[in-house]
Amino acid sequence: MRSQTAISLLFAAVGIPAAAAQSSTASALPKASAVANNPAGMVYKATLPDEAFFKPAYPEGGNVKGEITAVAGPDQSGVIFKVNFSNLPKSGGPFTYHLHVAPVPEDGNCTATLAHLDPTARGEAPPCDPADAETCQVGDLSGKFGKIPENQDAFSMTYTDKYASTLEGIGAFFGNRSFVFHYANKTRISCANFALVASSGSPTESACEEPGPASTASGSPSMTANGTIPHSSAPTSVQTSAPSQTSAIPAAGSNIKAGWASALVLAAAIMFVL
Ligand SMILES: [Cu+2]
Repeated sequence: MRSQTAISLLFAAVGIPAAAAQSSTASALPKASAVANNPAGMVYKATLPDEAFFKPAYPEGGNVKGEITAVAGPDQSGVIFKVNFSNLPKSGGPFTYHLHVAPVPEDGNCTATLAHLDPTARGEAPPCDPADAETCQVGDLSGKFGKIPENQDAFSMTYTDKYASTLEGIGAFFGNRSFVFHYANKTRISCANFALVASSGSPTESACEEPGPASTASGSPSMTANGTIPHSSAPTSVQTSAPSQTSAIPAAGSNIKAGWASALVLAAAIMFVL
């Protein structure tokens, strides 16, 4: 006990946390920066397409179903990821998924998403140690928060990652990028682009359910669960015209009143003249 304390004090004296000193490989890796100014209310969502990129995973057609939704943490620190998958492949797990650096092109080619989002360029080896998440690739979500086991149909998880970002313009920003769902052997089963689905703090669901005129006119690709169409804007006018209609009713009423008043004044004037 006393010797442990002494070792801790020794490390503290030279400015090295004892935990870091024990893990020499992790301490040699670059560290990602925690992001504390993610814009509030910017909701990004990536939804997997109906058909798998790797067709043998679903010989009769179909795909992993599901999506990743992401929004800044309440204090703008980190990003809350909501991961939701079902219809998982029957074998080939545990499955992994990562933020990838490039978007999926229109032809749905998951290979074109290139490598994992890795602004510190730490590379894939050694594997991510979730106990030391700042040294992991920023995009290695399943490395940091757990792989998806096989032999189950669905998987859901919500967590906050400190290093990915919804702040446009920095390396850790993923809003114009993609995620890829993999077999354990790294085969790319499917992939989808992130798109901005809400920007005012309103929940994702309300933006999708709102049958606004803008979404009907544009065909609303983000509502069709087609991850291969990048960044088509989500319905921009979720505001309905209800407020202006209600304000128009009293306005019309006061116009009628004004009309009667004018008529009375006119009648009084005529009587006065007569
Ligand atoms: Cu990947």
